[in-house]
Amino acid sequence: MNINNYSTIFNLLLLFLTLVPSILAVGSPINIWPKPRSFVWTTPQAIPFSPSFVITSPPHPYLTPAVNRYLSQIQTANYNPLLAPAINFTTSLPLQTLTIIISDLKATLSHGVNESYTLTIPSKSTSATLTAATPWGAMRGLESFSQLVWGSPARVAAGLVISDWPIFEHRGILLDTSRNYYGVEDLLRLIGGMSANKLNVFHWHITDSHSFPLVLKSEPALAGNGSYGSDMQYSTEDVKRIVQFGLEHGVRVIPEIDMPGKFSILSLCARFPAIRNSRSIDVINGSFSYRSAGHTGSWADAYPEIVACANMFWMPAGASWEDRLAAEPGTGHLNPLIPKTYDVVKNVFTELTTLFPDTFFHGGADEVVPGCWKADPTIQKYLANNGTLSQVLEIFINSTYPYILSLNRTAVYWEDVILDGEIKVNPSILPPETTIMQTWNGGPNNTKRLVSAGYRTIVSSADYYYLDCGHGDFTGNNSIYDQPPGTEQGKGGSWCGPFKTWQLIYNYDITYGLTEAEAKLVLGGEVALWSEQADATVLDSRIWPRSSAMAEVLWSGNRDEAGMKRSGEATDRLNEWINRMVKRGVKAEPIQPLWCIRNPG
Ligand code: CP6
Repeated sequence: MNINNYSTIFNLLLLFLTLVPSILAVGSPINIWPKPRSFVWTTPQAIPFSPSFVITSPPHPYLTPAVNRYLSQIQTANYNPLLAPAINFTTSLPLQTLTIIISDLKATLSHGVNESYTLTIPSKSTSATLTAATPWGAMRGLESFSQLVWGSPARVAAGLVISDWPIFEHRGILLDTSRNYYGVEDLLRLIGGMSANKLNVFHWHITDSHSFPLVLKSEPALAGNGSYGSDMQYSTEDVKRIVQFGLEHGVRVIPEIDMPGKFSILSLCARFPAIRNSRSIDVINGSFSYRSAGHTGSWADAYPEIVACANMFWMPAGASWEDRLAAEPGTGHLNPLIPKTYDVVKNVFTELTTLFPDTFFHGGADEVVPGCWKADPTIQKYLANNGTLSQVLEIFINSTYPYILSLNRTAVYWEDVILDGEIKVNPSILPPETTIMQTWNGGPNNTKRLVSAGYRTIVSSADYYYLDCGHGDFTGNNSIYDQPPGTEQGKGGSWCGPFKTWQLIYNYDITYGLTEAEAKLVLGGEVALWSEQADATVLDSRIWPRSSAMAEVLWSGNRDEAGMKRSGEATDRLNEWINRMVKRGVKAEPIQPLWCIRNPG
């Protein structure tokens, strides 16, 4: 090869390098988040809306409000993209109608409901069509349609056919409303954002040890005494509004009343001398991975008699790490050996089924620790007669699980109930046919353990999907409490860290390492926002856009046609999607300087 060939290649390379930025600068041709499974858009074009544009659909109690919402959104649309699509805009045939056709109008919003849709927007016709099996699929299609609208006056992408359906049936967000309270409007905004991201499950971790904000007519004392105050409660009307809003947005609401106990170190209050004056938790007990426990302490404000170690905190003097108590104010595990416990629990369950129509019911059962039950006299007596703490938990599950089934609900439990911890039940009392497990520890390994035992599994891996990294915590390595008063500096970092980036979430494969048969048991995933260090002031930015990352992966995957991870391509669309969410009132945080978007080459 002579020097001329080299210079030709060099010139071609230069030409390529100068062209690439201008190609990229027009923006991604399909700016839909999550990206549709398949679409055909051979000649990208855009058309305007007729002033009398309508969406026609069969009347339906939940779809009709959704149609009206999208119609008014389109009528008032003036979305200006970060990068205007360089698409031929033809004004001759304005869009007159979007016709919705549904084959199964009676399908209820439940696990596994068909969410597929086909959206056809011709460029040489005044009518577009949205075909869906169910009203819930139609809602997904309406959302996609709304994301194809931009500019003012508004135009919509045309000459395309989108055919779309999700990979995973369960795509959710967990929000903890016990450690800190969220107003109803905040929860509605969350559900609205979920629907826009095609997420379909709001896992409402309503109660925990810190507060019991749910007002129950059958057990008024629980919220009456256990909430943070009458202005920090969810009334029956509030719950109805939230459930109704969920139905109008295709989002199921699954309640979790965490029990019988739980533990969380972020919950520790710095005002307690044992914490404030200690060098660090790991120095006290020689262990990392400490958070805190006792998910039902708030019940003791109403019924002290059914809660073990209700007024105890931290560790009894001289106790071993194994004997730690739930380390929170108002520690407490329900006492499974007292009949009254079940009177209260059954009232709670029964009323919950009247409030929440969904067939899934989350029974908690995470982080049961030995110290709390060991401190209780009735349980001590049981243990003295050769009983074990695991048997105490089995008594609790055996007395409550059949009741959940009798209410026509499918029970969901945290994996702790059968895995790892010192206190766990024999899996045979939780048959896989009627039990779903939610994993949060141990990354892909625990998913494997659960599905290979036959359980349908929801993945909420703390290493990937926990969004609650606030100010750091009290564990070992790193928190502000890590150094004794007067010490110059801590070690940096924190237990809840590192912060989970959107890319980390985007690149996680929830069925990693599973056989095809095992992968079928993975229902989907949930990101989680625990609220020890979060409330409404940070809700949007902790949730968005990182939950959008999971939303896309669970809907259409994280790989391109060549099977390569597509987070690079996703970045441009995510920028645009963040911008659109912000314009719609959801304060998603940026992932890049605006400069990067304006100068994409
Ligand atoms: N509260 C409850 C929590 C946690 C869990 N359950 C939790 C544990 C560890 C981390 C984050 C949250 N705060 N009820 C675990 C399911 Cl890292």
